[in-house]
Amino acid sequence: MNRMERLTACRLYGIVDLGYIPEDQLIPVSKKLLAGGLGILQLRAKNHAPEHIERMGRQLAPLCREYGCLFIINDYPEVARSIGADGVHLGQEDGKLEAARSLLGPDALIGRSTHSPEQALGGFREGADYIGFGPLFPTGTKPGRQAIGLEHIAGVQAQLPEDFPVFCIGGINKATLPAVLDAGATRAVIVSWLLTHPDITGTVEAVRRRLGEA
Ligand code: TZP
Ligand code: MG
Repeated sequence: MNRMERLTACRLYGIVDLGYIPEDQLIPVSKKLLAGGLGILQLRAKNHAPEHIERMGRQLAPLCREYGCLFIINDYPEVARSIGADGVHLGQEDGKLEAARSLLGPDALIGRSTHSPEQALGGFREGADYIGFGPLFPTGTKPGRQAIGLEHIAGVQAQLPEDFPVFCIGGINKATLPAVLDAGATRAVIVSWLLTHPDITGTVEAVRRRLGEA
């Protein structure tokens, strides 16, 4: 499968966020996520310099490859390029996607965070390969960002091509997942629930099954 096919096949997207795990846990925690069959792993480190993220990314990239998982760098297209990651994820304030596309080329995966139905459509139109849509619920992983609830999920997916990946994000956990699925979500990004769970691998497997992936 090429990158695009692997992206389309992926239902559960995980993030190793250095706000939740200390750096010495990056590799062991990533291994536990990958052992559960995660399709995409993102490295997110909001308080680290790009050079530092690059060093961590160089360790993670071969591990993801070994497990057949796509590897995405948050925020820094240059880092994604220099370590040969599968792509980059950019928020609304992270600049135009065109610049990242010309740096990374047509085969790289470029994701965009979106926080409303209008932004979701905008992300597709500006050439994102997938979007994150949320936060659905208030979440400590993205403090200060208004929660958008569940009401728009089905409509957003309906206004986009059927195979265009919309990853719902923000506050998805054991308690909220049933309502997220009932609202029509088919793909999810989950951060703190997975990173803080005593059985990371088992939870990845269980959520993938709930999303119809495994
Ligand atoms: N963007 C929107 S919500 C969010 C990001 C990065 C954080 C999601 O984390 P969690 O812990 O799964 O709520
Ligand atoms: Mg960003």
